[in-house]
Amino acid sequence: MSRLKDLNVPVFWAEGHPGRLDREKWQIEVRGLCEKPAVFTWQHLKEMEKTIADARLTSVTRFSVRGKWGGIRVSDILDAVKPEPSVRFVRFWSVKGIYDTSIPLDIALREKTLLAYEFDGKYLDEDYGGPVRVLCPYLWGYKSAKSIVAVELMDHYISGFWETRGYSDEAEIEGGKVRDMNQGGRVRPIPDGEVIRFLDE
Ligand SMILES: Nc1nc2c(c(=O)[nH]1)N[C@H]1C(S)=C(S)[C@@H](COP(=O)(O)O)O[C@H]1N2
Ligand SMILES: [Mo]
Repeated sequence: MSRLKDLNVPVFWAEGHPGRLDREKWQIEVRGLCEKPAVFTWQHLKEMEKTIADARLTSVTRFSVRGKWGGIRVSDILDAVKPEPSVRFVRFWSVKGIYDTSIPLDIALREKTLLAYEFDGKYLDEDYGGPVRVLCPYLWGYKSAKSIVAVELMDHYISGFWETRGYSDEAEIEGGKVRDMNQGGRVRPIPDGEVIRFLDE
């Protein structure tokens, strides 16, 4: 069992669970406004520098889980493809091509925004967005698209799966009470999802 499962972290697959996904054959296409569009294979991602971010994934449905997320910084991916100066937003696509979401470039470039493949030292399984998902602890969890297959660099914003169904485009985390999954789902206040404190560390 995975640590996330042990902690009873809810599994959200609004578009339907994708079933088994082949980690060794995983590929992420990075396209859009850049000089060197590229396909990153699982092997390539594993060769890149691994960043470990101690961070919370916090859902607008008010659960939150903290752990050590391991993966590649989105900023490292973007360095490799050389974005055009006009890029303002980064869009992520999940496997199946139904779920997508976009975030502003400056948030994508922050140090804890990852293409994550690990949580607390173990590979993510399909329930939690493996082989590779977005982890963007600065915004509500619906920006952290799971099992991603494409990253698109854009000069404009497009509302994604949940944003077109009523969730805010900004997804700014509000302080307040959440179910802290690290404490058995105990309801307690977590200021701004602890994002601000983590940023100051
Ligand atoms: N493809 C996909 N990604 C997704 C979702 C989803 O339904 N499908 N749910 C989002 C929401 S609302 C949250 S809070 C987190 C939840 O992550 P978890 O299912 O690993 O707990 O994933 C986000 N990424
Ligand atoms: Mo969510």
